[in-house]
Formats: sequence, C-alpha cells, structure tokens
Amino acid sequence: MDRAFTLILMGCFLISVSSAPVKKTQNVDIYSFHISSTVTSRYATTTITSRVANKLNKSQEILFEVKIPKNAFISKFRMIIEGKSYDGVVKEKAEAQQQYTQAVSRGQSAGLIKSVGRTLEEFKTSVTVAALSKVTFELTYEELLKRRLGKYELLINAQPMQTVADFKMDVHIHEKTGISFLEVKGDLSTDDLANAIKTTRADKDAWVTFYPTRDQQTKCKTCDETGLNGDLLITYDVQRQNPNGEMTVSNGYFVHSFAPSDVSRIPKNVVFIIDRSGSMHGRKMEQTRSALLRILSDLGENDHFGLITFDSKIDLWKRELLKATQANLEDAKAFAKKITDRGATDINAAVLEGVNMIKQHPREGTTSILILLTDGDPTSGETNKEKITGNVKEAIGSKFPLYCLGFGYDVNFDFLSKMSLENNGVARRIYEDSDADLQLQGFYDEVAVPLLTDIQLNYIGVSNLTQTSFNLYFNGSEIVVSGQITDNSVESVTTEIIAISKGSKVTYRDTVTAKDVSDVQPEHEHFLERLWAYLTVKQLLDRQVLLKGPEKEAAKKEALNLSLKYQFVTPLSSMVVTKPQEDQAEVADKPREGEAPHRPTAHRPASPGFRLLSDAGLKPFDPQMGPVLYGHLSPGLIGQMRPGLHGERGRLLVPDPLPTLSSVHMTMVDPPSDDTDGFDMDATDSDDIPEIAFAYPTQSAPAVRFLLPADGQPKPLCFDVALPYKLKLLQDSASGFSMNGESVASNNGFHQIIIRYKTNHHLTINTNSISYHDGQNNVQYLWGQEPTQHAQEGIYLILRGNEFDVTMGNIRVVILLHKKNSDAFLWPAIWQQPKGVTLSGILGKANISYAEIQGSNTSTLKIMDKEIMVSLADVTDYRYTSAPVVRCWLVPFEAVMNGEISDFAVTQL
Ligand SMILES: *[C@@H]1O[C@H](CO)[C@@H](O)[C@H](O)[C@H]1NC(C)=O
Ligand SMILES: *[C@@H]1O[C@H](CO)[C@@H](O)[C@H](O)[C@H]1NC(C)=O
Ligand SMILES: *[C@@H]1O[C@H](CO)[C@@H](O)[C@H](O)[C@H]1NC(C)=O
Ligand SMILES: *[C@@H]1O[C@H](CO)[C@@H](O)[C@H](O)[C@H]1NC(C)=O
Ligand SMILES: *[C@@H]1O[C@H](CO)[C@@H](O)[C@H](O)[C@H]1NC(C)=O
Ligand SMILES: CC(=O)N[C@H]1CO[C@H](CO)[C@@H](O)[C@@H]1O
Repeated sequence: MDRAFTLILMGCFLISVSSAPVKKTQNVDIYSFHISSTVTSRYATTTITSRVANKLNKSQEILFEVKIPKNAFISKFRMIIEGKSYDGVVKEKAEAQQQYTQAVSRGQSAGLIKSVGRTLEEFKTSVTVAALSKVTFELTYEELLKRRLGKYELLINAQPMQTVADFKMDVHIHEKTGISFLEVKGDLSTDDLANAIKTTRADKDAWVTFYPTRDQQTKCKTCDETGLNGDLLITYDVQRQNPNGEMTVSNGYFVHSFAPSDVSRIPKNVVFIIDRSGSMHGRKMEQTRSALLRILSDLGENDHFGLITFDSKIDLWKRELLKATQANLEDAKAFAKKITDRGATDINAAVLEGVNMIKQHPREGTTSILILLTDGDPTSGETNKEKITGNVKEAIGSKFPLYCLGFGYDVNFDFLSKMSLENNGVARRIYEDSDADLQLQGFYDEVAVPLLTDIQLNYIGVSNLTQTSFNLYFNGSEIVVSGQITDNSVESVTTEIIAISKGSKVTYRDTVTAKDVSDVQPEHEHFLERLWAYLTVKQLLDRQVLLKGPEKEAAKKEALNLSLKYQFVTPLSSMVVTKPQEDQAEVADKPREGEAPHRPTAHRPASPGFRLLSDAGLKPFDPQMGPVLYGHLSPGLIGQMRPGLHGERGRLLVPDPLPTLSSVHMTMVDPPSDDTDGFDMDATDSDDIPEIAFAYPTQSAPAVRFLLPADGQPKPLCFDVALPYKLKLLQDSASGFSMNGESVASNNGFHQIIIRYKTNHHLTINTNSISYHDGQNNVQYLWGQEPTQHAQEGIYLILRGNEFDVTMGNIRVVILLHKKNSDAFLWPAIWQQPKGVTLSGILGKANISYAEIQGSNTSTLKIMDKEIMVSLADVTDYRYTSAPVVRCWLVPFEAVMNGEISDFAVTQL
C-alpha cells in the first residue's frame, strides 16, 4: 500500500497545491517600469516597458512576466540587449510550431502565455543577460473596450515582482464626444496609494497617472516587499449628443458607435433554463437560487417569464409564460427556492422545452430571450453535441437569442459558445467563486432592458465592413461598426440605421463629414485601421465556429491574414520570440477561452488514461463541502481533480459508486482537448508538475490495496479492500492452516496477524512482538532482536530483522514489518504458492491470467471470461522490504475474487 493512497482524512476536504517557490533574485534590478496606455474611440493600446539590470558579474537569466486582458491581442514584443533589438515575429501558428519544433517540444510555448483567472492572461519569457548588462523588455497589446452596463473598463495590471525606483503608469483617454464620467478603481486604488494616483480631466480627454514611490509600492493592501501587485481599473463612459451615433474617421477607416438610451424599453419574454443536475450540488445551487430570486425581483411588470429546471427530467414552474405580476413572482420565487440538485443533464430536452414555451406565446411588440445555465456536459437524453446544436438551431429558427451561461470549469465551453453563436447569443463563463450569484445577476442585467430589435446599419461609400446587422440592442451596451472608406476624396459618409422598437420601425439617418476630424497623436494615426482589423479578426474567429467547409477555411484564412498583417497574436497565429542565443527562440500562443486556466503542461508519458463516461448517477456528499463536481467514471477509478483558480477550491470527479478508497494522491492532468463525448486523459508524472493531494470522505471506509501477481502478463492486477476489516487471509483446510489479519483505519496494512496450524499451534503477530504457542509452551520474540530460528515437527520459524518467515507443513508465508513515518504495520507475503493445494482467503488466489482487449486502449480486460473495465493505478508491493511501487490494473474486488469482500470477513481473529 502506498501511503499516498491511504491518506485518511475523514470529514474534511483538503487540497494542497504545491508549486515551485518563486525564486527571489536580489541580483536583478528592475530600475524602471513604465506602463503607458492610450485609448482613442475605445481602442486601447498599452505598452509595458521594463528595464532591468543584471547586477551579477556573471551572466544570468532575467525574467519578464506581465498580465494582460484576455480580450486583448499582443501586437508587439521586443527585447533590447546591448543596443540590439530582438523583435517577436507573428507567424501562422502551424508554421511557427513547425519551424520551432525544438522550442515547442521543450514545452516552452506552453508557458509563454497562459490564462490566469477570469480576465487576464500572463505573458512570461526570459533571456540570458551578460554580466553587469541591461535588458529592456517592451510588450504592446491592443483591445477594443466593450460597453457593458453603461460603461467601458480599462484594466491594467501591475506586478513588477520587486519595488522599482522609477515606476510610472500613464493613461490617456481621448473621446471626441466628451467623457461623461470617469472613475479609478481596482485594488491598487486604495487609501495608501491615493496620493500617487492623479486624474486630470478636460472635456474630451482624461489623464490618469500613477507614480508610486518605492515606499508606497510595498504598502498597498495587496503589495508586500516584492512590490506592487494589483490592478488599476479605469471605468468611464462618453457623452452621446447625437442620437444617430458617433462617427469617427481617420486615415481611410471609420468607426461608428451607436448606443441610444432614450428609446422605450421593449417588454420581454424570458425563459430561464436551470441545470439542477447533481454536479450543481452545494454552493453552485445555492448561488443559482439566490441569483434567480434577485433576477425575478428585477423583472419589469410588462415582462413575461418562464422557469424550467432540468436534470435527466424536466420540471416546469408553469406550462406557459406568465406575466411578472407580484403574485406570479412570489409563486415563482417559492418554486426557485425549492430547486435542488439531482440526476444527470439533459440539455437537449430542456432547451427545446424552453423554445417551445416561447413559441407558444407570441406577443406583439415584445422580444424573447432564452437563458440556459449549466455546469456540465449533456449526459442524459440526447448527448451528441452536434445533434443538440442542430436541434436547438432548427427549433429557434433565428427568432430569438439563446444565451448560455457555463458555470464552473467543467463545462464544455466550446459547445456552449457554438450553441449561443448559432442562435444570435453569446456564451459567458460564470466562475465558481463566492460572487457567482453576482456574476449571474450581472449577466442578466446586461440583457434586462432590450431597446431595439432587428437592427440593420447601412452605409454609403464604404467597404469591408464589420458586422452590420444585430438581433437585439440592450440598454447599456453599444453597437460598433467599422470599415474602410472606399473613396478618400468623398466629403461625407451617410449612415442609416433601421430597427424595430416595440413593434414599429424606427430609422436613424445621418450624414457626417468624412474628413479626418480626429486629433490623434501621430504615433496612433493608424489606430482606426487597427481597430477595424481587431474587430474584423474577432468577428471572423466567432464566425468560423459556425461555418463549415470552404467558407470556414476562407474565414480562417482571412482572420489569419489580418493577424499576420497587423501582428496580432490570435488563436490562429503565434509569436516567435527570438533571442540573442538563436537556439533559445520561443513560441507564444494565445490560450483559447475554452481552455482551463493556468495549468502546467509537460510531456505526456505514454500511459493509458482514464475515461470520463458521464456525470450520470451523481452522488452528493457532505453538503457543507461547497461546490464539488462529481462524475461517473469507469469502475475502480479514483476520480478526476481540477485545480481551483487563485486559491478557489478545486473540483473533483469521483466514481459512483464511490470506490473503497478514501483518498488519493494524483498528479495534475492535461485538460481535455476536444469535445468528444467524454474524454481520455493521460496522467502525467513529471517532476515539475505540482501535485495535488486531496481526500474526500466516503461512506465506505478507507482501503488496503492488494497486489495480485500475474505471471507472464504485462502488469499485475490489484484490488482494494475496505477497512477496517478482520479478514481471512489464507486458509488450507486440508492441512488445518489458517491466517487472519486485522487492520485499523490508520494503517497501510495489518496491525495484528494470527496464524493457526492444526489444533494446537498458534502464532500471534503484532507490530511489537511475536508470540508462539505450541499447545504447551509459549515463546516470545521481539521485532528487531537477534536473528532467531525455531524448528520442530514441520514448523520452521525464522526471524531476521523485519522479516518473519513461517513454514507450517507445506505452507510458507513471510510476515514483514514495515515502518512508514510513525506507523508500523504488518504485511503477509506468499512468495511461492504451494503446489497442488487449493487455498482460500484473500491471498489464496494463485496467479491469474487475463487478456487486454485490443482496440480499446487496454482499459478493458478479459478476466475469467468477463470483460472488466479497469484503470491504471499504483500499488506498493509490501511483499518486499524495499516496498517498490509498481503499476497495476486496478480491478473491482469481485472481478477476481469469486465473491464479495464480506465473504472474506471473519468476526474474530
Ligand atoms: C566577480 O566579483 C568578485 C567579487 O567582487 C571577484 O572576486 C571576481 O573576480 C569577479 N569575477 C569576474 C569574472 O569579474
Ligand atoms: C437606459 O440606461 C440609462 C442609464 O443607465 C437610463 O438612464 C435609461 O433610463 C435607461 N433606459 C431605459 C429605457 O430603461
Ligand atoms: C478590402 O479588403 C480587401 C482584402 O482585405 C482589399 O483587397 C481591399 O482593398 C479592401 N477594400 C478597400 C476599399 O480597401
Ligand atoms: C492572404 O495574404 C496572401 C499574401 O499576403 C494573399 O495571397 C492571399 O490572397 C490573402 N488571402 C486572403 C483571403 O485575403
Ligand atoms: C501463472 O499463470 C501462468 C499462465 O497461466 C502459468 O504459465 C504459470 O505457470 C503460472 N504460475 C504459477 C506459479 O502458477
Ligand atoms: C490500441 C489502441 O486502440 N490504441 C489507440 C489508443 O488511443 C489512441 C488515441 O485515441 C489511438 O490513436 C490508438 O490507436
């Protein structure tokens, strides 16, 4: 038994993630750290410049590590060393991967950019700098700020990793219609740093500077001696005098922003489809209930609504949509309060029911919205994701949008994204955290007030437009269209917006001068072209999810072309970071949103993985445990653990029925890579992967793992036996031999073993001593005493060190004393099975033969003519003093032992 497999922590859920400690380097001086951000017409370009000196008189590796918003594209990276520039070059992903296979195979690309938390990505690289030399790192990223709930947010993270003599953050916002409000928030905007932050405002411009002293850099709430660590969040909105929207033209490109707020609200029909499958158990369910209660309170009185909860079954609050009257709301809240988790996940049936509900209640002058909240894969009813998306698309028929909220990290976000995009909606992640209810409510708030539907924007004299038709416009958001001016000599551009407001058509028409009116700084003169490229690439990336065949390829190609032309690091491109040492080039890839965050990747040893079948048959346990996700895995499988974000609790998938193990110790696994039903994962066992130790309480007791030798087979088998048990270990009725053992819950093996032979011989072995009674005399030995022998009437007892060798008649067993940490336990070994004897008991099984079933990646074995699902596990072979750990196929007890564990139990030793 490996100690790791028997960590016994009943009643508490424990996760400890140990990652490599951050190396502190006093020999590196970041003498200057500047962040400069310019926002013009919501297009933000941010450059981080870090100047670092190697103070050692020998060369050393210097690290550059910064965090940038997920929505942004990196567009430039440069290192300047000894007067020479090394610029990152954006290439097609496949080409970069191929060209730098060496870098890729060293696993360096994996870590260069990774997703951290909800909104940020981390960019990290390093370079070797000569003795007493300097290096300058410069990273630029760009993003179009999106209006949500009436404001734009510019998030800037600062974490230089040490205090910096010359730290500066400069933000300049230029909005030609004027800035209506501006606020500086974030965890760096605290009282301690208040006088380091200065905000200056003019009509169209705002400047925010943040120049903390070295002293201040250690004093903010989230900072320590390693300096600043936090965000500055600048939120603002702009004036909107022109109801037709705002047109900005520069260098042959334009952007048109349209966000009316003086339109009357359209009554809506909204159906909430809530996943209450077992995986929603605990805090997720609570948060969903509490968000739902608040959302219900926020419904407008002209809104109609419906509530559907689903697992493998579907429950409706009411068959039809009802008006949000006080009485109905009270009734719905009572329903919401009673939602409890259970069962599997039938997304298909639930969404189709929601669509049906809406379709059966058409109302003039209203708009309909479907909101699906789920935390897992479809596991019941129709589970083929392609079929589901097809069914849903056909049922909705583009008549109203479907928004999908993916709760937690075990959702298949690609699937939800696709389903939303196909139905004019968007998918949003809800992060499993204490504020999940607020995230849910925040999302609802964004879609709470529809103002216009079927919006079409038309322009004359322009080309290469980004998206121009939109299903819905919500108060607090913004419609943005960008394009190129066909003829630079034209004096004006005509805009026309046609939309439906409460059932009647409205038109907005405007003619604006096409002359360059923007007073942007020269270094940003191309910002509109870049804004156009950014928006075009983003929309193409979304679109290609929906397309097929040549159209998909064309969209991809176009997005790639623009990524290369504008040097954006997008999901289709990679940045090759070159270094003074040729062979040290690295490849930076943008993580996809569907990917789990911040997970170390390393080489995958060729070990068969385990397979997640479904989350059917979910088994809730301690409700105080909070959000834990369970899954149904192959029999005998331990479960899958996913790390939490930023100290959030991780999640664990365990089999149902729970295995007899109480806890496991496993290394992290790579995230599932595709959206097949279920997925295979390889357990990795590289040294540099942090290990997660976790334990979960089970109704079943902890277990001892036995090894079952399988001569001539590739791997031995192993099985678990729950503890505590008094077990029949070995019996030979013909000769009157029996050996029983008893274990206590905190042991890896046995604390007492009793051997009987014929009627008079009796051996009692515990972890301190051995006593032998032959019917008349008593002999006592102590473990560790001088080597001793005893021989008489076919009985040989030999004690050497930690081995006690017992031969009685034709049976020979060796009892070993193992010490692990402070625990001592006994382990019985049968090195040689006696010939021509039928033995019973747990150790009575001679070697067993099995066949690995071909083609199934050997997770199915044929044992005694039965096909058995197995998983790969480790077992410590306590039959030897050295206790080697060996890999084995973990099989259910019944599969190899011709009986249940209780058949091997004895009431008395
Ligand atoms: C590095 O500095 C140490 C102490 O200042 C000195 O003894 C040593 O010679 C220096 N080495 C080099 C290569 O300059
Ligand atoms: C839209 O939002 C703005 C600002 O939040 C508010 O003043 C306005 O009344 C809202 N419009 C409607 C129709 O609710
Ligand atoms: C539109 O884009 C295409 C290809 O990207 C380009 O060839 C064309 O010149 C662009 N149109 C204008 C008006 O610039
Ligand atoms: C992409 O760019 C290449 C060369 O720059 C050009 O040959 C190709 O036509 C472009 N493709 C598209 C779809 O614009
Ligand atoms: C174990 O099983 C294999 C295959 O059935 C057989 O060849 C071998 O002799 C067996 N060994 C013992 C010790 O029974
Ligand atoms: C023997 C066998 O079926 N091997 C398969 C294991 O799985 C990989 C990836 O799914 C296949 O490529 C192998 O053929």
